[in-house]
Amino acid sequence: MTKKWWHDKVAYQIYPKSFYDSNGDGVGDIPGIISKLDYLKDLGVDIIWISPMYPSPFADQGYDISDYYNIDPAFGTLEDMECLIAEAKKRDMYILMDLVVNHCSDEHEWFEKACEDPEGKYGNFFYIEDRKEGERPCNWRSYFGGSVWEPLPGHEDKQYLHAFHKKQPDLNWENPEVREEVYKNINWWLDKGLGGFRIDAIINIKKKLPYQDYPSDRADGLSDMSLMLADAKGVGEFLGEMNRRTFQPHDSFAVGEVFNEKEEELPDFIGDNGYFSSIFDFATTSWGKNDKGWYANERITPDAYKQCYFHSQKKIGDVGFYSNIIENHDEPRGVSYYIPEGDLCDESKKMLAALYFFMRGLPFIYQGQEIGMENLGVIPIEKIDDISALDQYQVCLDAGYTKEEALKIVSLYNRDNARTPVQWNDEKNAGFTTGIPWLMVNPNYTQINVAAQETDENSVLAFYKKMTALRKTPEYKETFVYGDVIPFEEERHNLMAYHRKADKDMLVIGNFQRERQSVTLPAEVENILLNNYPDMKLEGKELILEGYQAVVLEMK
Ligand code: TEU
Repeated sequence: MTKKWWHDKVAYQIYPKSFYDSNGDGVGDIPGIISKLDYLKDLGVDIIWISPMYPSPFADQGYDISDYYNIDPAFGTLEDMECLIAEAKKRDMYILMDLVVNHCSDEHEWFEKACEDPEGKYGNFFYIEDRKEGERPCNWRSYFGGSVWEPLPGHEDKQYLHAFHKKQPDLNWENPEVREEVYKNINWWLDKGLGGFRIDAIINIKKKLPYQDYPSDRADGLSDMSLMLADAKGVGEFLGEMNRRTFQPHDSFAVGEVFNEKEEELPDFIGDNGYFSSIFDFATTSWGKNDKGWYANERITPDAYKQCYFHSQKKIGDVGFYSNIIENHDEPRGVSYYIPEGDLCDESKKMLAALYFFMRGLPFIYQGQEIGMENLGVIPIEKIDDISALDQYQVCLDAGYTKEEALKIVSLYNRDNARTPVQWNDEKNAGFTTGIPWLMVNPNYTQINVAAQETDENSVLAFYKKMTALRKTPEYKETFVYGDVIPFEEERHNLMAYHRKADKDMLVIGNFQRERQSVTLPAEVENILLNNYPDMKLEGKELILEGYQAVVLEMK
């Protein structure tokens, strides 16, 4: 594997609406991000991925872009963005934007022109088909509910395809003109000094054509998109071309949002000359959800969690690097989801952090994760903003759940959980804004906030800083970045442990339960590199771990 500039980096995701508001309009903005760059540097962050900030009607929180060459006024101006890139550079940090090119907004001029003249140039930028009442080209279900087909505005005899919301028409990647427009835009941003992109929903760009139905899994008669995607061949041609025309010549970092990747595809995706630098490992977040959706409502156990990671690591070997996460803007807060109910505390939060952070790959920290921000919990359905949660609420009701049960399920996965404003301090609105926040602040901000944790050497935040510093320690770096992952005591219930082995042998161990547990270590301990408890009980090779204790040990 060829070494790349980004291999040893720590990444951080900003959800800009909720990060920091500098002008009191209730929405986070670019000057707000700039004012927190030193905070992020101090945390040990090198790469910052920012969710979309382009002009948008915000039907899907900016994942519906109406102009790829500008910044939405809610976030600032293009000059602000250039200033952010420059300020980051001064601190040896890299900015990634979100590349959302499976679809654009129905308010993008391409779609508006397609509606004016579906037979013209821009009609071919989208998937537009003739429409007879009651007929549709195929039975695919949109990710946000209902058919992917929608009547074309102004043309009752035509329909267009949208994999996500109807305000997110899919771009026709089969059309070379569309691809050229995308590459031109990517290069325009990269030439401004951007470090790269996180690439949204990219596997959806290849459709199975001609259209065909797939078996339905629900009463609506529609089929899950995953069936079509598994059947659609040739996405690699588009991805390879995109890479050669954009990321590769700029030596930029590109991380793909790819689901259900197969082992044999990994070299093409993230090998030395892969389409992407890295892809996210979604094994834990997807667990149990793939076929049944949110309403399956099965919570992952610590043992299953561990198996997901080990399975991913075996699959990837040393082909490339996964990007590792415990949460993002589409998922519940990791601590609220992976730690069994009732066991949420600083120790368990730190344990969860250590276990994923030292796994081979690029660690991504999602805003607020570093202080242990939690889910909102159950809130009234009227207060939910997330379109996906509102759709899934209906799916739960259709599946026979009562309103109360449906709300409980939706509250666990509601994408608003991770989208509430960052809790900076214990003042009004958690110090996020002097105005009215666009989305409610989690009421626990008086206990959980950055200011309080910055002065507490035992805080979750302090632990994250120790983790980033440890990963970057010159003598350990090679092992933490490139070392093999070798599971230890893999079959042991509620214990997740693995070696990272290169020139040194590190052992990362987490006791994933509230009860004590003892393990016999495979060798003597040279150094205790990290511990979420003040002490470690070790007698010879017998290690007694307290509830949720996590340690990183250098072995002899
Ligand atoms: O998500 C893509 C995706 O595949 C979704 O299934 C996502 O997991 C789902 O919305 C969760 O309910 C990306 C973005 O991350 C998401 O925020 C956007 O809504 C979506 O693309 C459309 O752009």
